[in-house]
Amino acid sequence: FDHHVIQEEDLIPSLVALPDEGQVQSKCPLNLEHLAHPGFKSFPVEQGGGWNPPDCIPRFHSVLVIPYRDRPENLQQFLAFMHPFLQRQNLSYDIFVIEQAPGMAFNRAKLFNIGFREALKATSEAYCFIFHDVDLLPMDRRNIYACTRQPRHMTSHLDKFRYNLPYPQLFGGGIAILKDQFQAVNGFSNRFFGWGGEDDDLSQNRVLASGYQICRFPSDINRYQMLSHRPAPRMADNYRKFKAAGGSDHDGMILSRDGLSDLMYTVLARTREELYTKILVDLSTSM
Ligand code: BGN
Repeated sequence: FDHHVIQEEDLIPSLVALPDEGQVQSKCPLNLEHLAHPGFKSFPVEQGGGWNPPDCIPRFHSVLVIPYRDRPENLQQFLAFMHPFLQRQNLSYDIFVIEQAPGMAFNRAKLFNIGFREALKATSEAYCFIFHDVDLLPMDRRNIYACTRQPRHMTSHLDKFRYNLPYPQLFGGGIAILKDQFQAVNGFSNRFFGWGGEDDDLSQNRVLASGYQICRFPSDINRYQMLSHRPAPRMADNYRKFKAAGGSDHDGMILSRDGLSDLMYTVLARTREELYTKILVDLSTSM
């Protein structure tokens, strides 16, 4: 992993920008001084949670996809924090919260796949996806929420793990990946109900196996605070199930090619909330 790490001076050039359409209006500034500007004030967002810089051409557009169930305080905190954070970076962005209706174990990965599909239906300009948990807040303004040329693991240094990376292949929490790359790996597997494993499957069995590399920004930039919440019940813990079946740590556990290609779900509601677009989904349809 180490030699794929991007140096700080390469931070902004390493990002994949929107195509330059030769506009006369000037491109939005994005540099380290701009990010540190103390006088920044946030802007109101459009109903549905989208935003565009009002007086310059954005260099980047990002779609944030947040899988969700049953954590209203975290969602509130996340949105209150993230809108000003993203605006300061002069990104154009959309926020989709994909809520799983009650009845089955949480399926984080499948909710990401659904967010991908639904965002592409809603916004033609989506080319960069940020798949992100609702309980993680970036602590460094240089942590630009746009895509790099290679898929990026964003949330590597959490306060919960005392800012240490628990294992080098970790790909959980929040990632940035280009639309074409996510499509090429067939998205996440839809088969991970319950806690854990879906991120390891994405990195090992899909992203790396397809010949992509995984990058990270320098570790001080990737610091995150984890919001507190009642721990989810760990009964349906995939790691325990996997160990019980004789597997060893972090091996490729389920080699399946399922994903975007056989994604099935039912949308129960689409609502443009004040700070985000909510898509409530039922996952009981098979896969
Ligand atoms: C790992 C989990 C990841 C999780 C990290 C960090 C599994 C493997 C199941 C076979 N992997 O142990 O999903 O992101 O911990 O918490 O559970």
